[in-house]
Amino acid sequence: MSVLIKGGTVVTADQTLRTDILCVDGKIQQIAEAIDKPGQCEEIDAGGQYIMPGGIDPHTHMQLPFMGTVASEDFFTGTAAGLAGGTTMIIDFVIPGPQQNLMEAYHQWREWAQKAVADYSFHVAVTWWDDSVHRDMGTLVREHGVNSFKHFMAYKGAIMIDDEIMVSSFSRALELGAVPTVHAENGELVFRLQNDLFSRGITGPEGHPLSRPPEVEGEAANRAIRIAEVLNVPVYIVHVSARQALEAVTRARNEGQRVFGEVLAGHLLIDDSVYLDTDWGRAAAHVMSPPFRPKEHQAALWRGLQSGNLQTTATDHCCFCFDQKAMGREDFRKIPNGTGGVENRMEVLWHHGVNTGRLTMNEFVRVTSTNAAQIFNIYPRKGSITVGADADLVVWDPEASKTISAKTHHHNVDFNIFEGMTVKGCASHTISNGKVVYADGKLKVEKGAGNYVNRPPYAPFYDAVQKQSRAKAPTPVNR
Ligand code: DUC
Ligand code: ZN
Ligand code: ZN
Repeated sequence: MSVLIKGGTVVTADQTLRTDILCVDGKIQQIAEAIDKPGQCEEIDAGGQYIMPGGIDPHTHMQLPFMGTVASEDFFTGTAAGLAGGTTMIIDFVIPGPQQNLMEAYHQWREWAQKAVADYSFHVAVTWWDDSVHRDMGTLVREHGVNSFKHFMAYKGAIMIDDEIMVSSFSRALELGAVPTVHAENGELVFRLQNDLFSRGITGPEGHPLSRPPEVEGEAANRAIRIAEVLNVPVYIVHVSARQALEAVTRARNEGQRVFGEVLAGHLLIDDSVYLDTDWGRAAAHVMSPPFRPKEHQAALWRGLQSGNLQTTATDHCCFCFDQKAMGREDFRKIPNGTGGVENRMEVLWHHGVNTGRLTMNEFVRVTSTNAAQIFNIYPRKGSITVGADADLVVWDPEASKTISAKTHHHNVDFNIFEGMTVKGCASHTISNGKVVYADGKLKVEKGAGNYVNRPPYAPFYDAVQKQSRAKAPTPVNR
């Protein structure tokens, strides 16, 4: 099976070039100025359009069992929605319950993901600690292509871990050449603030951002980063939403520490006024953690993305329908946390990033795919347009426009946080593993066509870190 994309302009992280692309058997086979169409080949006329690496969303939660319910978007509908927006790969999360065996959880998630229509991979969360967790982290890295572990500093009484577990897990990740990732919110403070607010009669969604102020995120991000500094392990902070957390990331990077920061499309574009909506359902639909912030944080996050202190963009796609959100009708602490966006990330970032001049097209590619591929060690297979890479591509029409709505989106949820937003520039065609899976507004996906993507550990980086720590050890003095 082959696909020829003709007449377009290729945009990658480092160049913009008028060239054709031939994909054969799932891989990019040829990149040249004028490629003749072989027999039995589907042709896409990309005249006036850009061809970019398919997006990688490094942070999604399909069908996550969470807060007493299960996210409404499963691996089939979620990966299909991603394809409709030009995202060809997701990195989702295996989240074992407290005391649940890591391997058991990992196999459970692998089974759920069998129906994915686009490629996927998994970060695995460390939510508790004993010798079996230490052992299973090794098995996951060496035998199952996992090179990142997630740590929740919030959600007390559920998946939150303390510093002791974080230190054990970060140290183990370093030994294995894996990268620790962190949901940075001080869960003790959140718990205290939630209960204080509730006992003062604040029961609605407006209590949600009040219980998780920016300082709570800043403290946790800084703590995780400083723990990583002492252990000499890289660290990746997911969904940086507050200026204070960005400052912690930036400070550490300026000191030469290997710290990565991710920002969500939603946090760049939506502010905390949504929690004051007089319609309870609409306010509750925005309940996610960390919450949407006052506008000044959005400006800081854009600067973080532009300066390179934030390297990746994601969605934290975790959908709950109105009837699920209603579990917290009388108590904001019980509203399932999560919002969607996997279909819309690329188009809202193009519109508000590239069209406004905040990002160049090449920077857009970096923050939507290439940087994630490099950080999570799947480059150049993903996030590049090179011969031999996976044929995961998006043909992007910069003149097309659409208005985002829950009535027309492909997400399996009855709300869209970008409802009513008109964007200019969107995917006209998406190619996944060499097949045209989205064209002219229509999905042509096949259940189970997505592959699990193994991500090898960072051996060279790990070796370098080891050398550096040996170099740092003080020389004993003879007295
Ligand atoms: N935040 C959410 O809003 N939902 C899922 C998990 C998370 O950290
Ligand atoms: Zn999180
Ligand atoms: Zn998340």
